[in-house]
Amino acid sequence: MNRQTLAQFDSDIFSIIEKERKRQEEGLEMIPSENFVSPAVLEALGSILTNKYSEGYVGNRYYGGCEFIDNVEQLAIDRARQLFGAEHVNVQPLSGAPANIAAYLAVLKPGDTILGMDLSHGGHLTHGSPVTHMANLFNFIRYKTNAQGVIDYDELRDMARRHKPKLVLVGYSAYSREIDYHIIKSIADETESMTMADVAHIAGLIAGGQMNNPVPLFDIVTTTTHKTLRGPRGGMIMCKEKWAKQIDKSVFPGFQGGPHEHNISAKAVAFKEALQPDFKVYAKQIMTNAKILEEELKKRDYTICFGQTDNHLLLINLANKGVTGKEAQIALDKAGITVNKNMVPDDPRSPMNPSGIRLGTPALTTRGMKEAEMRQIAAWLDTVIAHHANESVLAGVKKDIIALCQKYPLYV
Ligand code: DSN
Repeated sequence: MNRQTLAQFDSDIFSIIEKERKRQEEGLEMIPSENFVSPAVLEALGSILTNKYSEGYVGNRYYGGCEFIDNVEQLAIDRARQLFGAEHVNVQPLSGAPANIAAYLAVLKPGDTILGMDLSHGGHLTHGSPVTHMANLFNFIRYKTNAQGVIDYDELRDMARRHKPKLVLVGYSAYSREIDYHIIKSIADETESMTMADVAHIAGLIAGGQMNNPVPLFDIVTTTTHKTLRGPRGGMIMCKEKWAKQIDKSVFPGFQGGPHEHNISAKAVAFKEALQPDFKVYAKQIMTNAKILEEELKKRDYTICFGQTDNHLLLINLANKGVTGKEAQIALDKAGITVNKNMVPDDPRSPMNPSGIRLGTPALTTRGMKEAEMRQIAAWLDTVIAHHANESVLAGVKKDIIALCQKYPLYV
């Protein structure tokens, strides 16, 4: 076995990781789906659990030597159940897209109809975007936000009555408003549809008690574990006991092979962190920070899609600012602020050069930044967007941002 350290053996990879570490330490991470895990989560993720194969489930594996793996996976399941009030949890999905695909395939047949939100209105690729394999397999009918920028539940009810979907799907990756799961459930009950929520973006806000929780109400809830939930990159499916067997069979052997138990152990650690009282404070501060950004950007005449934020993110239409989402993303990168360009509802532009940017506060909040920093960051965002072609302005902002980040160190 090679017993050299990474730095000794592979200076190429080591130095790239160090550069990325510096980028994370010195920049403002505002992609709403990103976060920083704790050293304890990182330690579990980098553990010897990566060596073990364990196809199957706790107490029922295809391989020997799984007694400790079973302990790890059971802890992850128990903590997730406690965190969300779930009847059944599968912690094996490798990430959010596999979790959604496994969920569809567990309860639907090819050709079945799914009512899901349009991507440009805040939905997700796996909710029926025509570029995905699932769009060829299922009949996705896609709903949109209305002229006021919100989900119109009456319209959704009409669509459900018209299309009689097998599954009504909510949960979004760019929509910034709260969701009324009781209304969605009543719509689904009327048409005898199943309910599924993909809470990947807001799982930490639900776990922290700051947003509505669909788990007690819905048939199936999927999530990733690495966004607001602040765990390792991965997925998870929660469901009512009546779907447990189908979900488990769909994940393995239906869709995946051996689970990644090092990753599952890191999920368990993150769930334990989310069960601590201070996680509620964290979740609340994420939302307070997003609200301050909204206020400050509105003062500067920015168009906030969907009217406002009720969660951790803002989708901003830059059409009135004379800059595209791509141009803004590039300029902000140069200044040390990481965001992603994003389509806005019914965007006339293309996904690679859309009209908007999407930004969020989970990662900044993990660093300990609060209201005062958000006010300063909103001012920097505006300066960079207004002077996106002026390299010396961008360099000046970057210097100030490095100074701020040094006050909120991450892993040093
Ligand atoms: N890539 C994630 C996001 O940024 O929202 C979802 O897939």
